[in-house]
Amino acid sequence: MLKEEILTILQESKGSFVSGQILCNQLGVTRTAVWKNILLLRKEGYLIEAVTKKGYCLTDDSMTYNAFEITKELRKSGLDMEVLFQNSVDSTNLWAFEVSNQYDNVLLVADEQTHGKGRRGRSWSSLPGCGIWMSYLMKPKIQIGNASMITLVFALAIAHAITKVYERRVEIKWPNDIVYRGKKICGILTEMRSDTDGIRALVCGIGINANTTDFPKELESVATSLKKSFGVPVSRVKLISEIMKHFDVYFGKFLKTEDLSELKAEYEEILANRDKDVFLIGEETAQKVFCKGINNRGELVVIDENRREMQIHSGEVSVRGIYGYV
Ligand code: BTX
Repeated sequence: MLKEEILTILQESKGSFVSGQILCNQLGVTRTAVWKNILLLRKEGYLIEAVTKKGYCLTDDSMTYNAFEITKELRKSGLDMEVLFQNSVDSTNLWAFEVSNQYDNVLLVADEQTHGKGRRGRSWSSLPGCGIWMSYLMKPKIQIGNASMITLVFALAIAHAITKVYERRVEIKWPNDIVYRGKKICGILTEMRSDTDGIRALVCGIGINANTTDFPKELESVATSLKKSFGVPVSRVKLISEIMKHFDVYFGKFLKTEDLSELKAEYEEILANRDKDVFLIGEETAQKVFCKGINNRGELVVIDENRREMQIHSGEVSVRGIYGYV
């Protein structure tokens, strides 16, 4: 695509001017075509100066968010992954299922979700310009009953990617939240379509409050963002790449045994609920138990008031701390 070819040349000379004539000669197009594409690039957020007789200069692309930048960053990490991007969608999980006949593996990213989904019919606030709202569609050849563990594999990958980028410890609230000081930074929603032949499509939807500064009132007490927590704006492109790089490694370990035996220790190391009393919240019940950790299948291992050990599957209940969300 001409737009991307122009961008690549400008990025290679970032901070310096490239003459319009050089662009025309190199790409075999007219000045008008170059100018039209410069306007398109500016619309996408690239800061490009245009000065008569000097040409074009890309001054800043650090916060630009689109498929081209994400794909490029993933390639730098050695991941050759197809990426789809939209400025606004209802939900990247719904979008992923819509395209699931066309792709076996694809990462779908949106700048905004108008109907972001949480678990069990809850909603996920996904304002534009500030978060990572993405879904990874895959068709793993694994037993259907093992698929729910992939949520925990992703949680581990995201937590470690954040720690790598910020050098700060974040924790996992079992099974699907990343938290910092008891507030939620990230949620994961894994959904699956299957039939008698096995998994047709598995979609892991990831929502990360990256640069959010203001949350809707009802979320203020439970939610935080990376920027609010660590004071530094996030390059969403770099964080996505770091997450997928970590996921690639952890997913490889998961596939060897189709369980979490190789990842359990790392997961428990950052499990916020570990060695704590928690409430197991069912439809109409709340049972106080002591949380020991997880087992190799990613179930929560707890001890009830009669000292009986129980294994809790992630679909059954929600977990709440005794004194708050975690
Ligand atoms: P969950 O059911 O564990 O959490 C949903 C609850 O979290 C809501 O009821 C609300 O209290 C709170 N909440 C809503 N929005 C936010 C937010 N931005 N930050 C912190 N807390 C919030 C968690 O479900 C799974 C969320 C997955 C979201 C991703 S985004 C990409 C993909 N597409 C999609 O529609 N969902 C997933």
